[in-house]
Amino acid sequence: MSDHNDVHLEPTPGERFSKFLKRGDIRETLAWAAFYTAVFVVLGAYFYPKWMPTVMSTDMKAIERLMVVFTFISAPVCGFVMSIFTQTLRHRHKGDTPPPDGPMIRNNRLGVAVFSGVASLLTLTAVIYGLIELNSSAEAATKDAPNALVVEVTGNQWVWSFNYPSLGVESNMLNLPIDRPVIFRITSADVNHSFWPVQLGVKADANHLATTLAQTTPTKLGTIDVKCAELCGLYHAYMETSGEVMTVSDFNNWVTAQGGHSA
Ligand SMILES: [Cu+2]
Repeated sequence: MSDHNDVHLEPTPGERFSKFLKRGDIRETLAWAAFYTAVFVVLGAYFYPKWMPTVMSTDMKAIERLMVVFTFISAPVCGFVMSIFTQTLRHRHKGDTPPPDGPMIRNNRLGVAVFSGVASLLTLTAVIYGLIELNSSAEAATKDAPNALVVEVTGNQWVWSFNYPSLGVESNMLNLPIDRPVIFRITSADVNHSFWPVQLGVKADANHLATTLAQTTPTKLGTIDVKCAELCGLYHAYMETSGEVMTVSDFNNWVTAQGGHSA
């Protein structure tokens, strides 16, 4: 005689998943993951902007926002990896005997689906957000700004020089007036360099026989560090200069002192 009520039913994926979540070691792992995620979110929101170079232009502001958003997006992934790492250390086998078989994590389809789904969604968000930012900064680089100051930037093993055609000034210092859009026309006299005025959030190719355009608006007074971001030979690491974002009257005084004429 057979009784249908006795037939052993395979648990559904949902049942297996909720049983999986009730396991003490899994709960512990999730708690660690939540803890690390919170730590990374706080780092991203509060400390990261403090550690970045000073924000001195519209572009640098966008870059800072991008870094913070990317930190948020990667926080859960990094938190989960750190959690597994912590649990592995905490529950490591001690002694000379071979370790006993632990409970299995594999073969949990719903668990794998949730993890892959969440990770894919986070990655996609980062890709889409990054592409939107990239596109808007590329558009801004070629936008017409009626009042813009044009600065011709030339990389030359291993110095930077700046020509202000509308002012009749040439300099090795990158001085700029505040709150006025600046268009960089960037080229190289020899090999490939990369023009990087750090606090302005601009990094653009300086290639021989080509002109790269970049545009930004300085929004804060202070020192600009100018570096080369493309390995360009023996003294690449020393190919740096500086400059200043100045008030309009200070800038005009500097232009006059350089023998230029005010625009
Ligand atoms: Cu270089």
